[in-house]
Amino acid sequence: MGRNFRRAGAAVLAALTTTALVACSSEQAPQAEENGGGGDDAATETISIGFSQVGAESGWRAANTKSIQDTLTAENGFDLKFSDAQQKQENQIQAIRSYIQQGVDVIAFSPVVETGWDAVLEEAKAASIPVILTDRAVDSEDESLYESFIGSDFVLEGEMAGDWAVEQYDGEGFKAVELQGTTGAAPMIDRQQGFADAIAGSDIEMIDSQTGNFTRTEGKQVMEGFLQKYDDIDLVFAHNDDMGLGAIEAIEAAGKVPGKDIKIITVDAVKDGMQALADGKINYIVECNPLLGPDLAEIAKKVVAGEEVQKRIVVEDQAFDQEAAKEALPDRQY
Ligand code: GYE
Repeated sequence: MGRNFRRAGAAVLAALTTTALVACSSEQAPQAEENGGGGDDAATETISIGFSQVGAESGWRAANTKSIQDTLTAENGFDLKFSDAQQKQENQIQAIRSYIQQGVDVIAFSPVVETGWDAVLEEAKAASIPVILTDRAVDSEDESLYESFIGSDFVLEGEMAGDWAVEQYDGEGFKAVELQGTTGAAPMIDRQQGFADAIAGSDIEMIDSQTGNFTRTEGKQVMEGFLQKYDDIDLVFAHNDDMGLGAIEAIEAAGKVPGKDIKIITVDAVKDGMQALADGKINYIVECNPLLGPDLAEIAKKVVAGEEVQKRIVVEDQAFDQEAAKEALPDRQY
């Protein structure tokens, strides 16, 4: 009951805060080619924007990078400077400092972890360069350090995953393990919390939880360790598809059947994940929409034009079971 209320609350909040900016669902997919969401006041002057990406750790990240690069084009009025931080905070800080030095019009980035950004964000503020957060949040007391945060509600994603697990498996005494995303990253912290809240009060027990850093390789390694340590795992909650796909390999190598002997729930809904779901190897996927380019373009244009923007733009996500994945797969673009 309490969970449903929270979810309803989050949905209302999402509706209130997204208005015209609701990120495209997969069916509507990218408006990237159109005009980058620039609207009436399409800038006549090119906007230089420095974007510091987390890395290239997952299918989700690849789709996110493509959305940004396809949208922030010269045709759309942007001069994009793009850098890949290889999942290291120090690389992101260095990239942001170099964008400040170059005097770009806007800085955007997807913070690899939540904490430790205040100093560099203050440097951007002192240089009067607006900052837009995409995908992941920062944990900062001072909200004036950034203009807007565009991204999904990760707590809600974890809750949706946990609610489905409870609906399907409560009463069976399931033992679950968790493959966490990058330690200290917003989606890792929030998905873990959402899932834990949702299964509290059910008889699903979380017996172990370790980071697989959002990658397939590490997801596989961590799952191998779990399988050696426990012979009674019923359920895996992986914070993204890639780690779930790694877990599938480990489970098969251990002679068990993923999706049957050991159920798997993941987050993202990228093509490889959706294929595994349609094939019966994953049981449920909560979507996380990576197509943030159009919203970023729109917000960047507004910020440069001195217009007010929403502090928080919540991207809405859906979820898929095996049947829904079969239907959605042919049109899945990423
Ligand atoms: O779920 C994962 C990626 O920050 C929402 O990062 C993103 C997460 C996504 O590596 O696959």
